[in-house]
Amino acid sequence: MPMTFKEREVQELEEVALREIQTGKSAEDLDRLRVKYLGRKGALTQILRSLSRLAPEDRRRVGNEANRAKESLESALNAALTALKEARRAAPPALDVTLPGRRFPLGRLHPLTRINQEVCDIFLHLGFETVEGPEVELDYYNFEALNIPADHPARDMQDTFYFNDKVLLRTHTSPMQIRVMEMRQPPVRIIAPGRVYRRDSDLTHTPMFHQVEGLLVDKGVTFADLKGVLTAFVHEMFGPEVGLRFRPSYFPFTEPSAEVDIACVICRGEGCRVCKITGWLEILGAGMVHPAVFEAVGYDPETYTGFAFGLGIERIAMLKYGIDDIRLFFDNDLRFLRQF
Ligand code: 2U9
Repeated sequence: MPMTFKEREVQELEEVALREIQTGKSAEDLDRLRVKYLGRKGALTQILRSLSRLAPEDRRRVGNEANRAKESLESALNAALTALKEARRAAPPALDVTLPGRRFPLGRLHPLTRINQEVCDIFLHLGFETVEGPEVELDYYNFEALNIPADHPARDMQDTFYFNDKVLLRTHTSPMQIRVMEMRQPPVRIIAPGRVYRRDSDLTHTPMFHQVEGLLVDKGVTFADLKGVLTAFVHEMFGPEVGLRFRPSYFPFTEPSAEVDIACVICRGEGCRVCKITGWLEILGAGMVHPAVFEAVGYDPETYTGFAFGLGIERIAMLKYGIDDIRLFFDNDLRFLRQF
């Protein structure tokens, strides 16, 4: 009996499916083909479902043919899957040693951390010891013992963060030097790095910033020692060629007092925007420790003399890197931080 149209349709479907199974390259390919032909809405499944609509004499013949095709596709799929697994076991994927390596994301030090370390290292090599202490301080250590009078503007609520009339956020790291002098007898040779707080906020001031302050006390210490140590520091920090000058100034805790300027690192003294045409940049405050400070800690000002200095880390970093907005240090913008 000649083949019906429906029987031929089943055979053609089987031929196409077998060819596709042979070209399948992965388990996913074979899975997709199983769904395409044998799945719930698969092509062969549709034919088997439609048998009831055929004339009874065709139904058996087409049914037999479709079931045979179904078994043939199932065994072809299983054979192809086994062959794939065998092939993979025999030849595992090659390791391509020519591929570029993966880059590990590297962190780096914050510019303020770097400058702080650089400053501390220089003084460490000059024989100074680092001391650290509380940021929440007593008015006594922050002002009183440092000869800062009750009516001094720094003591105003406008300038200092107070918790109450005795407790505040330190406005400089000097309280640490008082604490050390209370505990030890001279010679004292220390630096105090750390965070300090002032009610101030603009292009060059933030309410929190970083200082390094130094103190050296012994018998026979003079202003020449102060000049020698700070000159050595400036030459280490900014280069041996850079010019500097000591300009008379005033601080309640030092007498005499001076401010240290360096020749502008941007224009080398010619005059520019950064140095405001003066050719000089102020980088340090310093002076001989006031006798009243020694009295407060129980040192005899007739026996001992000493010098002290202070610098702002943000200011040094801004000058060194030519940055004109202090807030860039605190924005955590990686495009800025990656440059250092
Ligand atoms: C003791 C005695 C004296 C520390 C000093 C300065 C001068 C100074 C400023 C620099 C920039 C503060 O961060 S800044 O705004 N500091 O000018 N600091 S002398 O004098 C002391 C410290 C402790 C017991």
